[in-house]
Amino acid sequence: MSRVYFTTPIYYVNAEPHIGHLYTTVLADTLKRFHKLMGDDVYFLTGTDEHGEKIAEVAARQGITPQELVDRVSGVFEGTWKQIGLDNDDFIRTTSVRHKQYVQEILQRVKDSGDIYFGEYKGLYCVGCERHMNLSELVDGKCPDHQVAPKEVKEENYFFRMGKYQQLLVDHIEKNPTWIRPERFRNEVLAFLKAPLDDLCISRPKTRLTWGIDLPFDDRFVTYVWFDALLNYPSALKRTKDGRDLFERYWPHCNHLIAKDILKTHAIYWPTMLMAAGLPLFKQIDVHGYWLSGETKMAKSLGNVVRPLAFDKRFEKEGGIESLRYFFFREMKFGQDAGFTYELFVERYNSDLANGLGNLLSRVASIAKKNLGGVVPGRRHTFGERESKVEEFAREVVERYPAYFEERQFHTAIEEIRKLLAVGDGYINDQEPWRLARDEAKRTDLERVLYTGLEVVRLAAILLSPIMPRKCAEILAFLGETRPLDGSIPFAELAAWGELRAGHGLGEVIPTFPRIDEKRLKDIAPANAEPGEPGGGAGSPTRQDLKPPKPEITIDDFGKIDLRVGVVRAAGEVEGARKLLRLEVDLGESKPRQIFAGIRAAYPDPSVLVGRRVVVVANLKPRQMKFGLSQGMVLAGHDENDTRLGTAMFVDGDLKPGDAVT
Ligand code: ME8
Repeated sequence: MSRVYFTTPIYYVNAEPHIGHLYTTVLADTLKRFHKLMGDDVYFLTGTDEHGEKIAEVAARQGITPQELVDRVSGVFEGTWKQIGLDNDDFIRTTSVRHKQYVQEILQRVKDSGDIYFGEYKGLYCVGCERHMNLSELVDGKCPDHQVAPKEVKEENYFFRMGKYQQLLVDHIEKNPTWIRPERFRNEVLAFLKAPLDDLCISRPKTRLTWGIDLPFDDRFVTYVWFDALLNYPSALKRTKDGRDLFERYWPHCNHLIAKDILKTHAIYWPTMLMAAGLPLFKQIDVHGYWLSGETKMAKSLGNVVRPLAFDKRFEKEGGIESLRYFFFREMKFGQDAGFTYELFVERYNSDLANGLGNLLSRVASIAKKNLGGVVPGRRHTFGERESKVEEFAREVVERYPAYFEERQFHTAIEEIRKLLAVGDGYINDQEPWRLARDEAKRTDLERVLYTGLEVVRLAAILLSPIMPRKCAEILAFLGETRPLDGSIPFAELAAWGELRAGHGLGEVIPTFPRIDEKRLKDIAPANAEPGEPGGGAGSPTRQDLKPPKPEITIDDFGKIDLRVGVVRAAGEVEGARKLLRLEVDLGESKPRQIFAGIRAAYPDPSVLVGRRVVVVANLKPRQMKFGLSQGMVLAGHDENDTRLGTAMFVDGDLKPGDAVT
């Protein structure tokens, strides 16, 4: 039995989870389920990263305290994972006492060993990344991930002697070729380490930022958020479970799962911190690529995200997140970027789940229902050459399957399972059980064929169970396979050919994966699209539903409307108003105007609007509403019934608050 400790990044709580966060968390969940299936001892941690400038800034913009913000959003993350049924063993918050104490303990230890010193920092800082940047990392003067120019900072701070550990780190990477996977990320880190490694600034003066963990040796400073956050991985293990010390048990088996955005912090800052603290290094980092929306990374700061729970609801009948989990592993080659669109999701769902797995199951089960009274037949001894071929193919797939998971070749594992299903399907087509059913003398043949078909489905469901745990459990229960998938029965036994239990009564045959009508995509996706979400916005070229144009006006009529550029300074929900957002919009006047806009449905996370330039009707007579005075109107798009989501218009270019729009 081997042991593994999987971690996801702990997510920033400046905005709510989207399917990028879901992917890494589902990855950990899937790997945990896979290892349990293999009989291994496995532990899975996720959580939230709650300190730092970014969080403090968002809280200030929303007019709430950082604590209020982090409590709310951390709750959304934890609640989302729970609702989806993820099997994490712990959820760490960096504002928890257990974590803070650990961070202070390590800081003191590193300080005592002489690896922390006081000095001055001067350079560039990207708040989005929460790290200092070199000029060479910028593209057109901006951080490539956040599209924002980093700010210049100069201040006295504490530094960690990171540079001291450079050679040790290079040696470790060279000696352990699979420590960072896939290889191209290992090469990237080694290339970065060719240049001298600077020391790391690990504090922030409280005169500028108070939202952080106090340095134990100087309370005029708080800890830099990455020095705090990375320590979550061991801090969460500083407890016992069933009387056993979790740190001792799991730390040496730690396997970090991250996307490439945080490779540098995990592959450089983190191991050098561990070395300085005298702690063993983690065992492995697996790095995945980005989920893209169009050409760009799906990111909360770019406002082009898909929300897990909204997705789950939208495709509830079709398995919701379970089907998305399948799509994740089918579509993303580990380490490379992959695109998410609803069209692609529906295409893969229909071809693989509705037509593939779902169809084979319902086809075979329906014939068994109709002709065998719904009882799983048992005719192993009559297996012929055709069945042996199917059996042999299945055995090979089962044999290769664990290695694909170990190597993170999920898409290949899925490809193999699809092949197995195709072999099963081809076998059924060739054997034509519906024809056999017409001839009483062929009853044994019919039983043999149906048994084989159902056995293929059982095996596919076992192999897919780490990826779609709930749906596969449903399929397996339907087939009478109720043995636990938690390692208590050896995998080799569960996945051996011929383990399908004869005599089980099949329940009612209902489609496990009903087909999604593509027309529904047209109706649903654009209507509920979030800003920038794939499928959103674009209208069809020949619309029949356009309103008739309003009567013509003269340019003088139009000139009466004072349109101005406004910058959204704050955006929040309005209690008791389902459709409204309360915006504070800067028009270059002495103070921002309060405007209530009916665009809430389009912005489930209103903070994405903050900092964006919108068009405001500045001379609209102020309107006293139940919630307060609305001083203008933000232009937004909506359909004739106001049922579609409105999207505020944004202004590009170098315009300032108050500039005219004509
Ligand atoms: O970086 N595609 O938090 P974060 C794939 N708090 N994965 C994505 C993704 C996308 N489009 N968007 C987000 C932080 N992710 C730090 C981590 S760890 C000690 C501190 C996932 O909220 C992916 O796992 O910005 C990525 O690494 C992580 O979310 C970044 O989350």
